[in-house]
Amino acid sequence: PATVYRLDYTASSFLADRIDLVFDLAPSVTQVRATTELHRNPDSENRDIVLYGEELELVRIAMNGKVLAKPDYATDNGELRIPDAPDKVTLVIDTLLHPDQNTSLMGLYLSNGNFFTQCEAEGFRKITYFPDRPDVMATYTVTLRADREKYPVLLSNGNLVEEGDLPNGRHYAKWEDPFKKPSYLFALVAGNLVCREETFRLADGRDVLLQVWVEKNNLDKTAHAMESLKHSIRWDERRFGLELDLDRFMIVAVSDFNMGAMENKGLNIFNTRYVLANPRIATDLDYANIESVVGHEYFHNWTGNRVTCRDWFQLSLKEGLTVFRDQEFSADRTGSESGRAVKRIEDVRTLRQLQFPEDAGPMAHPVRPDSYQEINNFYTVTVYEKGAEVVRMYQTLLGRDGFRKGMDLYFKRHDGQAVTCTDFLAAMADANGRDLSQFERWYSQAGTPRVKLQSHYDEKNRTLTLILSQSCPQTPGQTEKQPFLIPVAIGLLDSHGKDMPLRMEGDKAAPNSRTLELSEESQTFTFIDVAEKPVVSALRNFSAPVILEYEQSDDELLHLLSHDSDHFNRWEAGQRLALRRLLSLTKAVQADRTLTLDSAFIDAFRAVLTDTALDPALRELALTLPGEMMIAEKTDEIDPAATHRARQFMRRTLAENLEKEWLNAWQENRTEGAYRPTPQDAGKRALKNLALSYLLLLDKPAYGRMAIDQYHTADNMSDRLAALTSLVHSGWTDKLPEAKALPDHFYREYENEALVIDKWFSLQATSPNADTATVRKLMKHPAFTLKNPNRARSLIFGFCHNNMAQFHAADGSGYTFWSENLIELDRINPQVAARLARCMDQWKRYIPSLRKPAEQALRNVSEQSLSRDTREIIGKTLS
Ligand code: HT7
Ligand code: ZN
Repeated sequence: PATVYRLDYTASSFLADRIDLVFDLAPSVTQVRATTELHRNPDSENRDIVLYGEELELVRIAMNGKVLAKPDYATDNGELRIPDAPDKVTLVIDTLLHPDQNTSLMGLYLSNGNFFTQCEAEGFRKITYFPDRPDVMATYTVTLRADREKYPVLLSNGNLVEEGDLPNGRHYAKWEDPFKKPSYLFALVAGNLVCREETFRLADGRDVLLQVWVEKNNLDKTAHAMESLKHSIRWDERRFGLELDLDRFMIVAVSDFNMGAMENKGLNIFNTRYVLANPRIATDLDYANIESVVGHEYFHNWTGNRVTCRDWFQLSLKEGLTVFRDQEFSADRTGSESGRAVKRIEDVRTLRQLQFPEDAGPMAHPVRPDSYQEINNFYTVTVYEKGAEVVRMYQTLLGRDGFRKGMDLYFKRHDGQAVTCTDFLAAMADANGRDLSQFERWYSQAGTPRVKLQSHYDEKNRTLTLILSQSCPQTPGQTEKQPFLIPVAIGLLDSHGKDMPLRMEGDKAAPNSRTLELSEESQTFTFIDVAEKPVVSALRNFSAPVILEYEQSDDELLHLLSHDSDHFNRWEAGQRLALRRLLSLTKAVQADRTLTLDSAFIDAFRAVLTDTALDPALRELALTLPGEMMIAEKTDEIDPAATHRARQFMRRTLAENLEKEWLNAWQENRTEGAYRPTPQDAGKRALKNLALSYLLLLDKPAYGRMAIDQYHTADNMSDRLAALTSLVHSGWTDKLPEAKALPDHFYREYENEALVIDKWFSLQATSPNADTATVRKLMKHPAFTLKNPNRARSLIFGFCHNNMAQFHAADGSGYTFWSENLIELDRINPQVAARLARCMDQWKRYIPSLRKPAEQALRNVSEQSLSRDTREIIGKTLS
């Protein structure tokens, strides 16, 4: 497949001013008439009109009233070209679509009999011929015509301007979006839906209509999404001074969806997973995710829609920024400092578990990629999560006020435009009178930088010297790296655990925490008046997306774990203590040595577990061991089975040694009153259920019964699912007769709740006891289908991505399973398949006995005829 390069960007030859779309909707044949007004772009030398179209049946094309026939125009390889066109044209294009055959879920498709569209990144070209690129912004009017009984609701972007009846039981609705937008933000929905609606008063006093549209049986699950939307609107007004610009804002839930949600102007379309919640079906995590995704899509209205991307290489301009905004929103919503820390830890965990491996694998790319074969493959954790870290670093370097000034200038300069990451950087720099040119390297260089720290305390002169140096590993296509500008937040703890003032020569103030700016390969920072040898708390709050290499003794880490005023680094110290042991345990497993765990570590865990002054949510995070992927990342050759055994040994030992304390934690963290998904209650439930999972590792049926009881008496999905998951994962459903029937009981109870059935598949697929035979059997279940992305993800991805030990079975059975399903899925939905293909990213780092079957599986896939999406991933993985 052809590669597209960032540096090949040229402006569109023609720009669209207006487009009028008329849809005659029917499942097997939908007619589309697009009337587009275009004018020549003076910035382009190309005299041809270039439109894009894919899988379209072209019926008729007319230009300025004249029907065109070849060679007035040419079609080739997804392009429709009209040579040497006049400066101003109106094109009328009729196309036919077949939504019922569209399983890719891009363009116009059907889900449960209703019509939906997905146009980002390049799905509009599956609807009509158009300059489908984000730097072409036009105003849209859209008329939808459909059978009134089957499709009573007809929605599109903007405002409803007309509706009425048509002959033959049909009806129509006409929508007008007053804002110019790129085609990827176009959307329509037509179907049998109902809505929860509210009028909401904005800060400027305007009343707007908010709606959440769902299938009828889901109306009782929309309250949380509506609340989340109102909180999002308020937050953007207060934190960034940004107001909703529309009179009506709609959210629609759809159960067949490739990703999480889509920010179409005024008509956000969501995976049901990120809309539907009530205590019966949704966990605390679901509630939190819904709030954050509703926020994310809403925040795109300014960061993405009002100011959009010039080209798809700039994707992080909107995604990195909007993830940063949703992270800050969720952190602010917790309402406490420790809540903010919990959110920060969760976000960093995601970054380390998913983005660091991406940065170290065959798909490594800069936050602003330089090339792609299929843009859908670049909706990555690097563009999103690392992109958010890059935006966070502006705030760390410039302060909150400086960051806000930069945002204000960005909107002042670029509202209504399609711009680049460099424009964003320039706004930040200019608003703060700073030269940020070196900062651009965060956009251009891939790979996770290493920051090495050495500290020397001079007792006589009472000085502390910190030597910081940086390097960045090679990544595909990038062998030489230039130094980054890295904010490194530092604190010093005295022997009582108190923060010590940080003073440099010439300083007037001596704060307790300060951000050093590392801009060279190596730099030395000297602090004076340091009264005693401190314990250094480095990279506080994870001030940069780097790997910190700093030798600290167990005693120093234990000191940080007990006292650091930076909650993040308290947690980090615990993780480092655990990781150190998990790595040596992995080695011990490999060498067949006896496994042991030292009492100092167990005591440290006990201290955290019983420290009731510490937020339960923070305790739960501190007591959760680094995941298998995290441990594997730190080894030279990945041995999933050994890593799994090491981690299981540590968990079991902690269960045995802290049995009394776990039981107390389980008893003391029951929540009172009716279910509330607040951070406080959710934190308590998380700690309680972590305790339960540890207790179930013990060979005591009484704990199994305790979990069964929790399952039956729970008034919410968090407690119920946690009990069932722990019972299945620790094997009690095989050992305890009363537990055996629970998976079936759960299935029957929630048979009609697709999102809960996804959980049911996923909890079984991720069990350490589930091998390929288990998963193959589950695939035969009548409720399983590869066509629904949520269902496919719950079972297939659950196993291949989240069940490391079993997926990497020594006999290669996991890889065979992966290849078979990948090939089948690729024929249905390339975008989802290409994500599954990523499960093999790290194959070259596996132990030799796994590399062979892994390569064989990859080659088997490679020999098939594949979509562009999957071909790109397999090609890069094998290269
Ligand atoms: N901007 C959206 C990204 C997206 C997408 C969503 C649904 C299906 C296919 C998609 N391709 C790209 C989601 C977001 O980041 O808000
Ligand atoms: Zn987004």
